[in-house]
Amino acid sequence: MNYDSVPLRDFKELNDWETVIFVYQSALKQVETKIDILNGEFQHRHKYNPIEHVKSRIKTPESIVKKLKRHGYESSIENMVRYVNDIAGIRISCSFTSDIYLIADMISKQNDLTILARRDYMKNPKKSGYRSYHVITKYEVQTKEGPKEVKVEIQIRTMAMNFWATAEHSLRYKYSGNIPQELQDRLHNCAEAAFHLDQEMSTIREEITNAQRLNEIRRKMTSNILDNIRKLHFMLNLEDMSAINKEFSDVWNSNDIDKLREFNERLNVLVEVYRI
Ligand code: 0O2
Repeated sequence: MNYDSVPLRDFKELNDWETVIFVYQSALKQVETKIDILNGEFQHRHKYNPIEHVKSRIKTPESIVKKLKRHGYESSIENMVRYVNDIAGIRISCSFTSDIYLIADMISKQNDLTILARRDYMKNPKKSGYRSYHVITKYEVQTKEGPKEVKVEIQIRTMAMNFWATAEHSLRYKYSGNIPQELQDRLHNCAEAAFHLDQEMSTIREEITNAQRLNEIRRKMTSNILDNIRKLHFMLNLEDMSAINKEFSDVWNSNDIDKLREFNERLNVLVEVYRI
């Protein structure tokens, strides 16, 4: 649980709770922005979004105290900074199991994020049935008092795993950690069902991602065509415009991406010719 590479001395002069939490909040915002940019860059390069959803939170004081107690430590700012790895936590949900490793890899390539530990609860699911991939990172925040290093835990999982973990977490809270055995067994079955869903979805992954790519290409071409039609309104007579609108309608209804591409290119040339 302890990573000595996080220099506790940094926090010696920060001795009130709110100031310490402020540093964690700043780290959380910066790392979340970093993840958002990574996702945007991936989308730009590969026309595919590995990340479906990102959620971040600061652990509540109650939960920090409980965790310290669970691990046998007294409640103090020193102990919380040293021993609690997930005061700042980011949860990333994605569509496919393979995206998890892709995202973890992108994160580990960031040179201002140091990886302190990885926990692969997909290869080694917990007894409860919990599956996820955790990366505990160290991030340096610039403050008025100088740089402060804090830990940020990033949990990466599929939407099916997340659905299960959220439900199980609520039940754990409801039963104060003592979920009745019968319910535990059913939850375990649900975890297996979520695992099989992820496996099945992975087998049709290519089909799904191709469809997503095609939709994106279609969306961009349509937007470009509409833009060109708007420009041509000022350049062509009513009769020609009406023919173009009719052709667009036919091409669009044909659902044929090649026809749409050919029409788009033709309009690009037409606009260029009239512009000159
Ligand atoms: P909460 O309320 O979600 O914050 P570590 O901090 O890594 O040194 P720990 O707790 O032994 O200490 O690590 P572990 O087991 O990797 O758990 C870290 C977090 O993973 C947990 O934080 C949960 O968010 C999640 N997690 C782990 N096991 C389970 C599980 O069986 N079910 C669910 N739903 N989530 C799990 P907290 O502080 O326990 O909880």
